[in-house]
Amino acid sequence: MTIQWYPGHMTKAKRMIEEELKLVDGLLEVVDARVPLSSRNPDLQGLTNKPRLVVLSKIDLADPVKTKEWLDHWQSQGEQVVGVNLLQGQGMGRLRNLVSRTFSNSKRLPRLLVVGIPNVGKSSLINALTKRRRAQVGARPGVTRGKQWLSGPGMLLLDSPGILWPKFEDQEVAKRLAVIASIRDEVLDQVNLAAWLLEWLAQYYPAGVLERYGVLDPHNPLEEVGRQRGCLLQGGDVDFNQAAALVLKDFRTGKLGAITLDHSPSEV
Ligand SMILES: Nc1nc2c(ncn2[C@@H]2O[C@H](COP(=O)(O)OP(=O)(O)O)[C@@H](O)[C@H]2O)c(=O)[nH]1
Ligand SMILES: [Mg+2]
Repeated sequence: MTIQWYPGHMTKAKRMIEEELKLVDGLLEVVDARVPLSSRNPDLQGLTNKPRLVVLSKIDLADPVKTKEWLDHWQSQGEQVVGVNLLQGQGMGRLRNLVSRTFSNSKRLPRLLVVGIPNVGKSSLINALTKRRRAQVGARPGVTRGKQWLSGPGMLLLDSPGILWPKFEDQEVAKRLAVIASIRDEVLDQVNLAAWLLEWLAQYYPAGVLERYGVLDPHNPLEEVGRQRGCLLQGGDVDFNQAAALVLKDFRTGKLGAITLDHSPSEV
């Protein structure tokens, strides 16, 4: 399973972010807590030296032990970082405080661009920060090209989040990003991906799989999940595509437990 990338997309995304960076005072970089390392793009650092706050999203779906390790690790490196659950609003107060501390010398409300790779929660973050304010205050015209600013608590946000290109020369990273749906499902083989995930989980997080699917044959766990869940073709053979979709959905919705796919900071 080799995942291809298209450099044209990368160049275009980079140019767009560079344009948007000119309009803002700082960045909110959204990173998925299940892949704290793989969902960051190291190239971002080179694009600007404006303040950058890292928002570690989806902490409800990630392994809390590893989430703490990553938060501590980044903090010890002088990064500004806060973990959030955007569905429940957890961590949002701390994020607001971090923004107000970081920009305490700013004469105007800080204008922030939300950036991150696909599906990490950029839109959810913007919605959470601007809800109930949009109607009240209304969008303000931006600096150029009719960009709109949305009013958040003590900050303004650009209405369009900056889509970062995922960085996945490393095939392990690519698989992790595909599992969390940051790389579109059409780009790689779902059956191989789900089989890889079941194998990986058997090694690192066996409890959730055991609880959901019972004991699986280590030689062909995907086939067994398919049989068990009635993912069958007409002749009675297992429909591997359907079984793979089911496993990936279970993972993505947290049914296999709170799991972090990247290793601990001490292990990478
Ligand atoms: N469980 C959980 N789901 C989240 C969280 N934040 C976002 N999501 C979900 O993740 C998916 C992608 O979010 P979205 O904001 O569209 O990501 P974007 O592509 O970066 O804009 C949506 O289904 C959200 O409901 C979170 O903190 N916890
Ligand atoms: Mg979005």
